[in-house]
Amino acid sequence: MERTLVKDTINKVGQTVTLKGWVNTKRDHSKIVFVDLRDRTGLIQIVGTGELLGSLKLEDVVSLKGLVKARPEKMINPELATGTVEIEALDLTVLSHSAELPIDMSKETLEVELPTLLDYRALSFRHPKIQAIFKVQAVVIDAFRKALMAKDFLEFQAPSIINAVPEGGSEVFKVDYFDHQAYLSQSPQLYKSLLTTAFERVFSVNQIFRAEPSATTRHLTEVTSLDAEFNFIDSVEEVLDMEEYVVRFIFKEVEERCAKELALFDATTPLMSEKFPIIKLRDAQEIIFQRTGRDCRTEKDLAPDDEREICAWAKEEKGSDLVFVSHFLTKKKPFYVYPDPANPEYAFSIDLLCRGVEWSSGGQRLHDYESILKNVHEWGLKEEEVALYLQAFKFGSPPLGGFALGAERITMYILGLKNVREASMFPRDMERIDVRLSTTKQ
Ligand code: AMO
Repeated sequence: MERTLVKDTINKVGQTVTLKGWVNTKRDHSKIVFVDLRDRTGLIQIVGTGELLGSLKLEDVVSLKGLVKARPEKMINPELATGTVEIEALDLTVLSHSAELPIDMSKETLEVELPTLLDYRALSFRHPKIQAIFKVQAVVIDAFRKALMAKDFLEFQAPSIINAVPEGGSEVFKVDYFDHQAYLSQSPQLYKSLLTTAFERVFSVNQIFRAEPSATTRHLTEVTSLDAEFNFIDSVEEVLDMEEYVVRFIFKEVEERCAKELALFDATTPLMSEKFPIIKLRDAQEIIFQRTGRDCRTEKDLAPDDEREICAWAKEEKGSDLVFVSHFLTKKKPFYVYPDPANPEYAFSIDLLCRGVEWSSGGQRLHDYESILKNVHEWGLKEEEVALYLQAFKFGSPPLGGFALGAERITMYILGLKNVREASMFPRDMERIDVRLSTTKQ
């Protein structure tokens, strides 16, 4: 008999159907047993005799033949999408037996610490709230693609094995590449920029690698980077406008397609004013000083506390969870940044902050060959390491810019997760590649 999906049972009252799925929960009253069966579309209540359902264990996989019955009015469960019906079990085949569960999957929220949840990742994926995280993330990534395709951007695949480290040397994984030294890519930056000189508008959804030696709640060593780059810009504002358009598009899609998932986390998409506010680094630092007395006015970057404070300011003063911070110090940024002609000490380099943390970096890039070459030397890079990049600009390139968003951070801060690892299916950090690297592994 053809399989019926759980979500479709509500339209099949009076019919006999075959459902296939996992035993999510079980309430055994010996003569009568209630089972919640789970498939990819949701949960449904099954009622059957002890004889038929009594020996089932949680997470057993079954094929179940049953009669769809409307529930009496007072038995309707408004919490469940299939709460108006239940299935009277008629016949059962166990397709696969589950071992005893190491974690209690029946709770609305898994009540285990993060390391345990990740140690049992294959199992924890089955929990509806964990699935919701990755549904939201898939929509974020899909919306990123859709937004850029609608603006005529071409998707490309950036290489992961590279020969140079454009974003700075310290946070890079080395790779033995036959007889050569290679690296895992920290960013598709140079590739996306050079591709604009042929395709004008490009984007990529790529894994990037950062040898972050710290264990914070916001850092992974492998990140899903949403990169966009385009040229023929008249000013850096065009880059900001494009990024704002993409971010708004993402939020709209998440709202429309993930209402259920947002509700599970009691989450809302970020507050947006008519236009995302923009503030220069030094002005942001002055505001932070005025508001808190903390003097960070000569720092080259915003510390985590500063990011939180400037986000609080943007929310209170501008009615926005999002704020662009521009004009970081040219010398502290990679060689490709475009210095502000009005004050070249600071660059058209721009972070987007939201809910207290950086979601994205971007800006305008140098496009003039001689200026790029000069910076390559000043930044201490070897010409041959960036030869392909130089080639692109030697043969004519319009002004360009772009940005990159971290998919895990967006997911984390939309849903209000406590740790970015929750927003990565298979998080890599200093102590973990799928299971823990430490010797205390259980
Ligand atoms: P940046 O290094 O700021 O910019 O990275 C862009 C965005 O990627 C995410 N991200 C991370 N998320 C979690 N853990 C990490 N270790 C991590 N590192 C980065 C963040 C961050 O804002 N080439 C530039 C982009 C550009 O200018 O277009 C770059 O790589 O959300």
